[in-house]
Amino acid sequence: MKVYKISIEEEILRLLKKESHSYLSGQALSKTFGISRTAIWKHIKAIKKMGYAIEASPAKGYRLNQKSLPFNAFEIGSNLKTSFIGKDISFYKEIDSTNETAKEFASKGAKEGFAVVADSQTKGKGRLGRRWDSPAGVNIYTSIILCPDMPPVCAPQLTLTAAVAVAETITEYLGRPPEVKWPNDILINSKKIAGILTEMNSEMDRINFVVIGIGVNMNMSKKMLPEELRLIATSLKEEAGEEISRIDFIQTLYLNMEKWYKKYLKDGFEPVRNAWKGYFRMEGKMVKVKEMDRVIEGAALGIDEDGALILREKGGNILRVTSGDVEMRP
Ligand code: BT5
Repeated sequence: MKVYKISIEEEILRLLKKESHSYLSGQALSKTFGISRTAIWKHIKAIKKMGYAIEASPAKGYRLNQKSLPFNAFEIGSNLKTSFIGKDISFYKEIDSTNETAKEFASKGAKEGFAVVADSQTKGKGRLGRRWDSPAGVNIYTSIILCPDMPPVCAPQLTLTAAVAVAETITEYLGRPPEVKWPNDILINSKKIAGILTEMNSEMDRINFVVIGIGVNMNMSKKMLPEELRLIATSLKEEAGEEISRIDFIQTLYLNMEKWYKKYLKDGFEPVRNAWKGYFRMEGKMVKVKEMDRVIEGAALGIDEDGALILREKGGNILRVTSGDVEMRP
């Protein structure tokens, strides 16, 4: 398993980025790195292969087109303003599932904040063995390792914490807030734009680690979705009418996730709950909840101080739901 390391290509990229408007000569680069101009040219070729657009002029040298930067670990890590989330990244062009890989890293002792990112997933997972459609080149698929010192029963609150971070990030880019659907969906105009999958490794009374998997439909067009999802899913591009940089978005997402996670550890679930309620629009609406072994119906009242969904059945009976799928009732 490969962990990300800074290479000479990345050092050259840093210099090219600094010289954003002018060319950097092959001679200057060869002097800086103490290698021949031919060696520099080979590294430039490798940089182009990484997906960067570099103009080469025999007289002037090299210039980087900064408008079309590729989605990779180096770009995500550049100017990332977090203190621990995403500071170590393992990036893949294609992977089965970022959650599976993050769990492997965590079992081998990866630190809190370690993130796995993929450009595409072949076995992107939803809850209960469901699939998460993960085409290449357009969306965000990331899994973050967290190691909170708390009992396993609190883990679902981390899903809600992540939901607040995702909703806040979407608001920043879309200019209007999305809706949260308990427990792990983010919707716009009643269509799913993002999903969260929390997986945990624990002892009876302590969490060893939690992996927060986040999938956000960013620049995917409707046509890229399988037929059965077209009516129930959407993307930021579909809603905002323009492409949004995945690099910017994931950096903001990590920053918001870190902010809310820190707040949760310091002040408990209450501030998260309050923020979550701000995105909850199902209050008072009739819903059907499919749990493992029963289906219940009632008016959704909100979430309680533990993060459980509260329903009021027709007869007035109040129910507390800790897991399941929520569907709107007409
Ligand atoms: C989820 O499950 O919503 C959790 C999705 C988590 C995905 C991330 S991507 C990074 C990380 N690595 C992984 O392998 N997973 C996580 P659930 O609530 O079970 O919803 C799954 C359902 O959402 C499916 O049955 C479809 O109906 C729908 N769906 C599948 N792909 C979708 C997509 N790209 N956009 C919107 N809806 C989708």
